[in-house]
Amino acid sequence: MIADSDGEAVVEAPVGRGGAFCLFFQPKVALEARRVVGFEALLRWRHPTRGVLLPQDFSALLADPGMAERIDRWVLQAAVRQLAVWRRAGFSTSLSVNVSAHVLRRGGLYAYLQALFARCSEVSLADLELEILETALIAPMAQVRAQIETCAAGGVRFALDDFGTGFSSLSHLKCLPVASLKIDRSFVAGMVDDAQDRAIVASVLGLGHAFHHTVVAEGVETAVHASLLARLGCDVIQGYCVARPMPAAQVRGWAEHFRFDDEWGAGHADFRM
Ligand code: G
Ligand code: MN
Repeated sequence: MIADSDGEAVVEAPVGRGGAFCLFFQPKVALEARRVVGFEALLRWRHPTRGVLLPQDFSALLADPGMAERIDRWVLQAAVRQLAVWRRAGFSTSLSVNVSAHVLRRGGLYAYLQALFARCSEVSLADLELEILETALIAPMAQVRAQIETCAAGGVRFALDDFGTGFSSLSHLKCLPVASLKIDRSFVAGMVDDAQDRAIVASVLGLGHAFHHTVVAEGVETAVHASLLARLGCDVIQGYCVARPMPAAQVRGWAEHFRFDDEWGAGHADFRM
C-alpha cells in the first residue's frame, strides 16, 4: 500500500511492464432520495509514460483468460481493502465491482470473498455489489448460477451490467438473484434525441421494476438526461453529469461536498415525450 498526500492509503499493484494498476471510483446517485448510494470501482493502469489508461486501452491483456482472472481477483481485493481503509477513516459507502466471465466460471468466488472480508473485519459482504455482464452469463450456466446463488445467499448483491446489449435473456431476470439492472450507456446517450432509445430505456425500467430491481442508468452525461430519467422513474444515475471516475484520494472530499443538482429532478425536463 502506498500512502497518498492525504495520509489515506491507496491500493495499487505494480504492473510488470511498468506503472501500476489502480482503481478509480465513480459515484451513483439515487434520484428520489437525492443522495449518493455508492461508487463503482473501475480498473485503470497508471502507465509511466502514457498516463492513466482505460481497460479498452489494454484490452489485449484482459483478453487472456488467466490474466483476466488474476486482474479480476486483484480488483476485488483492492476494492475490499479500499472499503476497509475508508471505513477506518470514518467514511462508509458501498462499492460495485465488475467481474468477468472467467471468475464466474472458475468456481470458488464465495470462498475467495470470505477470505478477503475475513482480513478486513470493519467491512462486510453487504458493502459489495458485483456487476456482471450478460455476456458472462453463458455456459456453463449451471456453474455460473451456482456461484451467483452462493454469493447472494452470503449477502453479496448482484447487478446485471450493460443491460440490453448482450443476450438479454429474460430468464436471467427470473432465475438469478440480482438486485439491480444497469441500462447500457448507448441507450441512455441516445434517449434525448432518439425515440427508439427512449422506448428501450422506458422498457428496461418497466421490466426491472416488475421484478422489484433497482434500475441504474449509466453514462448519464447531462442534466437533461438525468431529468428525463427521473421523469421515467429511474432509480439511480451514474455518469459524467454527476462526476467522472476519480482516484481514491478524491472520493471522500467529493462525497462531503456533494449537493444534488435540482436540474436532475423530474420537474426540470423541458421535454415533450
Ligand atoms: O460498462 P461499465 O459501467 O463497467 O463501464 C464503465 C466505463 O464507462 C468507465 O471506464 C467510465 O470511465 C466510463 N464512463 C463513466 N461515465 C460515463 C459517461 O457519462 N459517459 C461515457 N461515455 N462514459 C462513461
Ligand atoms: Mn460496470
